[in-house]
Amino acid sequence: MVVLRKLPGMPGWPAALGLRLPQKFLFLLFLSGLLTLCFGALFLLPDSSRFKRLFLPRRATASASSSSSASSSSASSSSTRDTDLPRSPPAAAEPRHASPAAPRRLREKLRTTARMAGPPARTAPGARQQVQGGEGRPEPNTGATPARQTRAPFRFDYERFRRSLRHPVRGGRPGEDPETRARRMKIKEMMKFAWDNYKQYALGKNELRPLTKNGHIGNMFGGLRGATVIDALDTLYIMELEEEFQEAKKWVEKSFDLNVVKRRASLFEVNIRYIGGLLATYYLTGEEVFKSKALELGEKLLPAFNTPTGIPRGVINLGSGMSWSWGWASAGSSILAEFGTLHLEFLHLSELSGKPGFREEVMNIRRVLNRVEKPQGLYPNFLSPVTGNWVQHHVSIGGLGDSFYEYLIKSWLMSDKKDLEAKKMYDDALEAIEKHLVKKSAGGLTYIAEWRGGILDHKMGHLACFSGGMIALGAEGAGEERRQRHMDLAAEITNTCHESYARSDTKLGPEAFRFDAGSEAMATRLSERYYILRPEVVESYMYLWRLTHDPKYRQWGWEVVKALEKHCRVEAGFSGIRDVYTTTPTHDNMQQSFFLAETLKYLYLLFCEDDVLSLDDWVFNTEAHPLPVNHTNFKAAVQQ
Ligand code: DMJ
Repeated sequence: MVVLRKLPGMPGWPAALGLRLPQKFLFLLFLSGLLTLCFGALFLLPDSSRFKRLFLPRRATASASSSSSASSSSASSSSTRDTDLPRSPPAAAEPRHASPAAPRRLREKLRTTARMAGPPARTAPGARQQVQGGEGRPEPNTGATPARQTRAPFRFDYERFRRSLRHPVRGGRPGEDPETRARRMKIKEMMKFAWDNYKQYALGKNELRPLTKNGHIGNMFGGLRGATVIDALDTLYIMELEEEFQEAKKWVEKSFDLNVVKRRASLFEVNIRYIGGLLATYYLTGEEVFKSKALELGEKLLPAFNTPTGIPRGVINLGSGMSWSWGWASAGSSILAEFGTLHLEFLHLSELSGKPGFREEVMNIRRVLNRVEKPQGLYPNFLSPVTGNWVQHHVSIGGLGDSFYEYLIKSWLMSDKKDLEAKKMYDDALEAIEKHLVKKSAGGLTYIAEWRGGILDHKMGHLACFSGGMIALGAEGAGEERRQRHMDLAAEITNTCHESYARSDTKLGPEAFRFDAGSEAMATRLSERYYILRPEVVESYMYLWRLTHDPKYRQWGWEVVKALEKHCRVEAGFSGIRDVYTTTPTHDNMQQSFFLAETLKYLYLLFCEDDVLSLDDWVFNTEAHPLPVNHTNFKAAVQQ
């Protein structure tokens, strides 16, 4: 050390103190300990400390505080809830454990610790920095497009992409029977009615309140507006409601503001509705405005991934980038169905921007999930974004888990069946579900139970009814025995979900139905009797129709159309109902945006020829927004 160097002509200052050798040694030891202590203490000072700012760069101080606050978030715990039920109202101030963007070095360090404690760390961190400066940079080859080596300007050739599709997007319309056409036209009329009323009474708000004839904003979208506009765009386009599509597009161009966002948003909901809706509409129309809004919004979601493991938190402030876990989520955990339902959209954000960071973030989620130990092969619904370990052993193919499984099989399909890792994860998960959760009721109905630390809860949520369609889709590509078994399972589950509709007085299904205490496919609790215009049952009808052409699925779909008209159509739109077991139900005064994105789209497609949004070319995200299959011809459109 410089201060102890002996100067010529002068005794060293420990010597000047008259110390002997062992004493000198002890003195030096003491001095170096003291210096280490002083320097180390700098890290413990609050961020605002002047000393700290003098010695450490600003970003490092911010991250140190975020890491400690991140760990403290995992200590808070609350009750579990359905992923898309209205959220707990936000507290006035941002929670203490909110996490600002952690810098790359710190995340790496924390990840090393997490790796020792549980699942392995990500290898491609710092996506935000890479996304912002990512154009033309070399990138690791993660499957979808070849590694980029040069700085050539990135371009997505839309015309080339359109030419690569195997079927005309809105179908070829060969001769069809008049009844099917009339039914399809009826559904188109319902869409126009839902849109016209939204436009008249609530344009720019998130949903329409059809009884009070006003708009609803809610607290899921962080200040973003127009959820119904964005969710409706591709349905209007597919149904050839040209004028209405132009109205929606004009609103996006003139009024869809991404910079007013100050409050907290659900990462999952913004992704599936807004990013999904914008991406799909861009791919359908080639209009640049949809692409640029999707990319801009996508970048705003990235700070949510700045956690020690890279597993994003569920809530994000789109203005500041602060993120945190839902107050109701067990011990500061992230929700499987939320962080597991980003993959499809994020891959397309990378495809369209040439920026690899989006893909890297979701590939990292895949890595963490792939390597963490699964109880009995099952995926619990709550994972800590700090340690990467499961927080609670609740497993469900309905709310909190559902679309994670859906995105595994759809990742495989969207990759033109090249993403074998996703297929294997899906196959393994389904095998565990078949083994532990699939049950048959006394009356012979097949259902998928929920699992709470080894104890079965014999209930199925309406949300879980999407699984009939998913299992049918995934049956493809399996060996013959397995294919048949999965097709049978898909048909049986869809039949059970149909029974939950058929056994109600309104012919609409309840939010959850049970198979215990003598009950079969019926809600037994008052709180589970409502129907909020959800799509999952007709979604399965649509897939089963396309994959089997059994006419019963069209018949069942038509029963739903009649029931919606009878019980949900009100003077100014469609409304959910509070009790499916009474023919004079009260309305909940809410026209959900997913009614236009999903329920009406799936019903319409059920009465279309198979080449309309063909399953050869498109994969539907979990909000029914179509994203193109990344086949060889699609890749040719990505030019760098
Ligand atoms: C939709 O927002 C999506 O389908 C989501 O995956 C689950 N629930 C709603 C509709 O019920």
